[in-house]
Amino acid sequence: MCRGLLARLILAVFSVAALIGAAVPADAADISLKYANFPPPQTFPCVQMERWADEVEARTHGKVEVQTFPGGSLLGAKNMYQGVIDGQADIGCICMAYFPGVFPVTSVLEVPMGFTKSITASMTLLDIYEKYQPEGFKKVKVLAMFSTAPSNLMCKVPVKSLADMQGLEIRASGGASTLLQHLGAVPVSMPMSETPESLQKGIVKGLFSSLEVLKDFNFAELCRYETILNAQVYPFAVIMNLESWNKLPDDVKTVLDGLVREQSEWTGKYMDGHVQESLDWSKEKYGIEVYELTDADHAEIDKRLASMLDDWKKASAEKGAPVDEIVADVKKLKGEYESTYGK
Ligand code: DTR
Repeated sequence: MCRGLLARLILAVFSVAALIGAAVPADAADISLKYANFPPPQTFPCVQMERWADEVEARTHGKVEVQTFPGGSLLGAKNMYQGVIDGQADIGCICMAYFPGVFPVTSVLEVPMGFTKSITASMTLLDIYEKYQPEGFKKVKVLAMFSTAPSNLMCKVPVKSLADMQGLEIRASGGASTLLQHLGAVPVSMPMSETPESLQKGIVKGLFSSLEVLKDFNFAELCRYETILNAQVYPFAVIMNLESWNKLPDDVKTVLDGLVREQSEWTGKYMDGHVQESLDWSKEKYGIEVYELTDADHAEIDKRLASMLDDWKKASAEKGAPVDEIVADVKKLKGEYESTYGK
């Protein structure tokens, strides 16, 4: 009996020692950061997240460990912004269109401004943020900013003309929903993470987004008909809880600061390359059809969308944004980045 007790005591001591050993391995990182993301791992917001995590771990020589949480496993699309401010995650990736009215400056990118690539829109977005330091980002530290490639239609039915769009239920969000309304479609607003189910259930006939999702969500299987509109882009930001940021030692802050522009540029380039890859894959696997609209339809679309910029100006001016200066800067930066990265 007494020997049994001793054996159990020894076992308990060993177990506690083993537990401590497991919790604090000899080469544990000094700092561990939780990074939340809302869409599934294979999508571009998560691909860029893993790349950033790898770079940070390498550049801090393992001093910082980044734990990534894709697919809404820590925070979902709509509670990402507040969740990061409140410290439920140290870092989070937000799609600004999911927070109407919160970003009156950077939402200029949600108005069709003629961008044809993610890289030019991403660098423009970052510059606009840095120049205007908008209120919506005052409670967080910005670690990167980038945008999608321009939005196009992906549908279960062929949309070969503006006329075919009338009354069609299409999933979108933010400025893209307003845009579809102007074109006569019926926008159904929801985050990307809810779209696969809505398509499957037939709640929507298609979606309006950048074309890399044909492959990343396998939307090409259901949406065999794509219509090129090259419309607005969706701006994104990677944000960090301010307290988590303030706690970081200076050498780590320098690494993270040094990654802001590089990561934004990397993501823009990745997105552009991946859109092409996704189109090629979808043609090969599902034989998708891609339609261009006529010049007459494009002229009509431009006419109908002209008011979107005026509406954006009115709404953002009411929130105190210097709208004319912002629009002039976007146009100037777009030109400059198009000469750097091509049109
Ligand atoms: N187009 C926006 C944002 C977006 C584009 N591709 C992805 C992939 C995963 C999440 C969001 C997005 C949207 O439609 O919500």
